[in-house]
Amino acid sequence: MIQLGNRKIRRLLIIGIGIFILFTTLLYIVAAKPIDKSYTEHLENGYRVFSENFDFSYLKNMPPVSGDEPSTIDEKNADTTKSLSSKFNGDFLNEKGFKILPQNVDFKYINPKNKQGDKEEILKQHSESYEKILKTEVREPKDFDIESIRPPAEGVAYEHANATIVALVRNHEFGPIGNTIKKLEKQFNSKFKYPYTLINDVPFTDKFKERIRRFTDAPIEFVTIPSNLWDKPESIDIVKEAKAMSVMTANNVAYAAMGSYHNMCRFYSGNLFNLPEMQKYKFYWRIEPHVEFYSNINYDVFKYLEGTKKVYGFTISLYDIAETIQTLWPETLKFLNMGDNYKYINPNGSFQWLLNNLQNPQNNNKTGGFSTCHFWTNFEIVDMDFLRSEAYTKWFKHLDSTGNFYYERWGDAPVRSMGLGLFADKNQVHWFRDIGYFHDPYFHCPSTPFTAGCEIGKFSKWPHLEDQNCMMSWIDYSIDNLDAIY
Ligand SMILES: Nc1nc2c(ncn2[C@@H]2O[C@H](COP(=O)(O)OP(=O)(O)O)[C@@H](O)[C@H]2O)c(=O)[nH]1
Ligand SMILES: *[C@@H]1O[C@H](CO)[C@@H](O)[C@H](O)[C@H]1NC(C)=O
Ligand SMILES: *[C@@H]1O[C@H](CO)[C@@H](O)[C@H](O)[C@H]1NC(C)=O
Ligand SMILES: *[C@@H]1O[C@H](CO)[C@@H](O)[C@H](O)[C@H]1NC(C)=O
Ligand SMILES: [Mg+2]
Repeated sequence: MIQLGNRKIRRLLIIGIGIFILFTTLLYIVAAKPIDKSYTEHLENGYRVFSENFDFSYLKNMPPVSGDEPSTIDEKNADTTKSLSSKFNGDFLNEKGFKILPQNVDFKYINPKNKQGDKEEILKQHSESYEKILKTEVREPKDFDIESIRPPAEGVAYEHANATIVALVRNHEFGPIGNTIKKLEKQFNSKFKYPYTLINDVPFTDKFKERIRRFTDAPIEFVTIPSNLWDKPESIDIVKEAKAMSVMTANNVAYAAMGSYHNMCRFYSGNLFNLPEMQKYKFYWRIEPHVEFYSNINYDVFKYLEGTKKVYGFTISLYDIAETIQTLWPETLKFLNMGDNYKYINPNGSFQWLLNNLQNPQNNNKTGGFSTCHFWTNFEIVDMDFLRSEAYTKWFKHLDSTGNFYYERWGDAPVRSMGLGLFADKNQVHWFRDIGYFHDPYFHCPSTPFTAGCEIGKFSKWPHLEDQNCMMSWIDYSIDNLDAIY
């Protein structure tokens, strides 16, 4: 009996301790919950929280991309969503994965090269192909008579293309932009003497102007942006903006809370080419502080684009931070499905490039289908008449009306690239494969007899950024014949 009693007591004791442990654990969890909750919300479920902070009601008529959860879409519209969803997955798209009809525009990634494997395998394939291509020696473009656009002989007057070299800069950046100009002069512009247009949201100081003039003997125009083309529009709800900024900051989105950066992206997206001082030009080449040019360029790049009827030239193509452009593609689809806007789409656009989802499929998930692949606009040579076209202008106005240059952090690079992917023929967009370039942390380093100072085929300064390279997608889907150009 005593034995039994002892056992009973022991059992009770064990149960008691068990209950105590359970209770304290529960207490701990409850007490720790506020920290835990904000931690998971901000770090682990950052994206979900981010989405919830936005009013997605304007997406209600948008077909979700297959595999996308309709959770961000209004309950009320669940039925519309479902029918559009099944339609979207149906066979109404043509064999190239798109449909361009009045108020009935859609695109779908169809994996045209039938690539297989998970994202790691895809990245490996892409990196190998990229390296092989970059290590193949090329010279100048073959699709134009380059001899006809060589620099003029010393002392001979040159008939310029209608073009300028442009940079938006701040007064304190005279050193770094001066360095960039010095390098571009060495590789290109000392031979051609294209005028520079330096642009600022506040007047340039005399010190800035005087310092810059030391770097080039080409003409320089100093421009102050009128406030209506730079400032945040009055229609922006600053409470909503502040909230969005803090959510993005908590999600580690670079520059999210920097108001001037949002202005800069909006300005480059839609207003640069509408400055009075830019009206007199057709082409610009954009430069930035802190960049490198590794190749000696011995032909007129502006005349090359003009002569081949191309509207855009780039060197680097990469993925973007999906959190900054969650509604860019849905808003664009909304625009294309309004009125007769479908007519602006170029059936030879780079749709598969816009939608590819093999190497970084998590991006497509966060953006309603957009790959986030874009041209890195810190280097771009552009026919502004494309940007001034009715298509691009109306589309930009729609984008701007959403306020999402401020409520998100839409970059000028994805905006520009999406516009090109939709409204330009893919053959009108040129990869300047022969121009070696660096903007921290990415390189474009081709094998050419004119290139020196970079490691051929290297893409990124840091190995963990290798997967940000999107060039193979452009090569796969938007270059019909690589050998025809270089
Ligand atoms: N005048 C002016 N230029 C700016 C401002 N913000 C950015 N820029 C310029 O815009 C370009 C892009 O900015 P940058 O800081 O290089 O952005 P990142 O390349 O995305 O890191 C650079 O040429 C900057 O000098 C601004 O508030 N005022
Ligand atoms: C340069 O291009 C702009 C924009 O297309 C045009 O308005 C202007 O007349 C052109 N200038 C010359 C000299 O052709
Ligand atoms: C699309 O490209 C094809 C082949 O290059 C061309 O024949 C056709 O005219 C282009 N269509 C448009 C609308 O530019
Ligand atoms: C995309 O979202 C779907 C549905 O939420 C999910 O099943 C899939 O795993 C996601 N893919 C990636 C790569 O995040
Ligand atoms: Mg920069």
